[in-house]
Amino acid sequence: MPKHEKMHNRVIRNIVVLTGAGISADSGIQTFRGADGLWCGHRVQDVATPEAFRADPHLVHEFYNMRRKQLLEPAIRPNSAHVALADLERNWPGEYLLVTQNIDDLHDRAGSKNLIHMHGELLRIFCTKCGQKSDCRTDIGTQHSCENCAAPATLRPDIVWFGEMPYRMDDIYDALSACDLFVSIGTSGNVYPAAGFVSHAVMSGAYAVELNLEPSLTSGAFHEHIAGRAAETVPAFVKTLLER
Ligand code: BV8
Repeated sequence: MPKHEKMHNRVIRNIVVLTGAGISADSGIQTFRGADGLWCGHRVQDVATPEAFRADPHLVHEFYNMRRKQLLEPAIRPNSAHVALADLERNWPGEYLLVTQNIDDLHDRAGSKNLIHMHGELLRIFCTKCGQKSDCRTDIGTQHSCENCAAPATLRPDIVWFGEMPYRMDDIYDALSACDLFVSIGTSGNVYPAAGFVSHAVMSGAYAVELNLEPSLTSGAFHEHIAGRAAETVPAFVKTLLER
């Protein structure tokens, strides 16, 4: 943990926030490395890969169809942490960027605008033949054809799998290089390149705060750690920021 300086000593203009599965846990969406770390009996790393999709497209489609169905259940709604971040964006006088590893749409529904889904979105698909992207709120499978090029069995979730390049990395690194405050919420620090963002931000001079249920694998890189459930810690943290 870098030397114990405090945030109130810092001038903060530009903020970058990174979120992971932990921010959606209070909305009822299971995290990846929770108690069992399994998704319907599958380890994410085993099904969230291009190789798994090539080997068994039906299994991978079913894996995401199940998660899409769950996300669209009426009980699954943004929680107070998602809402607090949207409030922060609306009321912050400086630059603000929210980068999420999550593929759910809870930040979007809470009102976040300057938002990058670096691992893609569960409610989007694309055609592997013509590249056409579209919204998707129903099951998809190899029986469906592309509405744009009519190719059969070419649709896949618009999700970044392991071994694939996350989206808008240049924009993210530009923002990390210019930020004064880097806030990480609800991520275990297992997955790269997201887990390396804190080091990039701190090396660029930012103050780094981690809000997580427990210390992550990258906790040592942060100036400050606020333990607890995001639904409680994030609204309180946003309140202190907006009172500065
Ligand atoms: C790439 C979409 C290169 C899929 C996801 C060896 C060493 C280092 C790296 C690697 C390596 N081998 C391979 C790699 C690279 C690999 C990687 O990092 N692997 C890991 C597993 C070791 N990374 C990649 O492959 C990435 N791509 O590197 O490309 C490249 C270069 C050139 C050209 C082409 C390619 C792509 C990674 C993206 C994978 N896709 N998601 C899907 O969702 O199905 S990752 C997946 O994990 C999700 O996005 C998830 O968000 C993400 C990270 O997990 P977390 O969000 O942190 O969730 P987790 O459950 O782990 O933690 C939750 C935390 O919340 C916990 O700490 C918990 O305590 C806390 N919590 C729980 N409840 C609460 C809470 N906190 C607050 N409140 C609560 N209520």
